[in-house]
Amino acid sequence: MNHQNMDILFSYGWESSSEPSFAPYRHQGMSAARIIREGRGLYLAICSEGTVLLEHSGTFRNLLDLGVQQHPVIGDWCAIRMHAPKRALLESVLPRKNQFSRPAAHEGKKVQAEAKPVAANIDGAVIVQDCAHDYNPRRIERFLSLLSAQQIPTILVLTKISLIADLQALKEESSRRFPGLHICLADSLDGRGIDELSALFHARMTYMLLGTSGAGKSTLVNALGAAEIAQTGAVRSQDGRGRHTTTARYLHLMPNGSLVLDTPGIRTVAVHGSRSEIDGSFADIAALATQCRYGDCTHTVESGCALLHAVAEGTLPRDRYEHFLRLATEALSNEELLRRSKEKKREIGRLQYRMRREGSNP
Ligand SMILES: Nc1nc2c(ncn2[C@@H]2O[C@H](COP(=O)(O)OP(=O)(O)O)[C@@H](O)[C@H]2O)c(=O)[nH]1
Ligand SMILES: [Mg+2]
Repeated sequence: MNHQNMDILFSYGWESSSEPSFAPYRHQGMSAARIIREGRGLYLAICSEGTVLLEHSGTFRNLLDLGVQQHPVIGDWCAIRMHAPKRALLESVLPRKNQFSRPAAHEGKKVQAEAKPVAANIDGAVIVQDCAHDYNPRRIERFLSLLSAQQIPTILVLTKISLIADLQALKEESSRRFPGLHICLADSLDGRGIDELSALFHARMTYMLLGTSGAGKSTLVNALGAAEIAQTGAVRSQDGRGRHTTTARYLHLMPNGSLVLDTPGIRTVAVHGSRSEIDGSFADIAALATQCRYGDCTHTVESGCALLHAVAEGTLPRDRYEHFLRLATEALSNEELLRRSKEKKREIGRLQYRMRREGSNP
């Protein structure tokens, strides 16, 4: 691969540390590529040849069914083999630096949707929330829980501040609620806060936008991508829609060299499976809990419970304590449900693989 072509990969965040895991594929004549668009089962990737449409190779499909390979997600680095102009076969997903999973959804004891990885190789997360119509600290806490276990640095962007009467009150309330979290107050339409936010995004780093539908994520991408905004504006005035709905996931290369991942809204109905994530975002409560008299304290009825004591003393707000307890209980039941559903899925995958093999070798 020549140096000019490597430049494309580097601008999309390729790290030299990924070289060893790719080397075996390079020796077989494959190229490295990053998935930059994903929607309705189609994947677009960027490689040294430019943008290509990906299809699963036969081997890759077998490995998927056997559970040896993971389904590719946006942000993944892959080994691909060109097979026609602008088309390539996906042969392997390279090991991920990290991944973000959509939380599991469940109703009673039935898993409705298993936790599912939606994005990979992320350097930072941006929780986007519409502070004018939908300011919801509980939902922010849930997003923080999801992100803390992955140790993905996170900031909070409260959008649509032009529609807010008392900005000072919001500023005080949000920083009291989330001490230590970088909070950016912005408006994508009048441009306030956009430069401050843009300065937080570094070249070749990948930032994932997270928030419910309508929070203003796509509008924010446009505001940050000053070069693209005129074009988008023109398209909008032509079709008169003035509304942009994201149905796919995109990784955008911004004018400042950073990479911004726009996703459709994520509903955080249930928290992710793990208890450690919750302890991560409630670090103060987790620290307090180490002072409980019993190691397996449930923080509900025990005498000598440090949390109950703090609530009684007024040093721990009761609503925060109750929210912690609710998330922690959800997490415990999720862990067991997920384990069972994963095992079942693995069995089905093995069965599919066997059927295909027997079908081709009767
Ligand atoms: N006033 C104002 N409106 C905004 C802002 N950001 C987004 N909107 C509007 O909110 C709606 C939803 O925005 P969109 O970016 O599609 O949300 P997404 O679903 O999170 O991508 C659109 O009608 C936008 O014009 C903002 O900062 N200020
Ligand atoms: Mg959108």
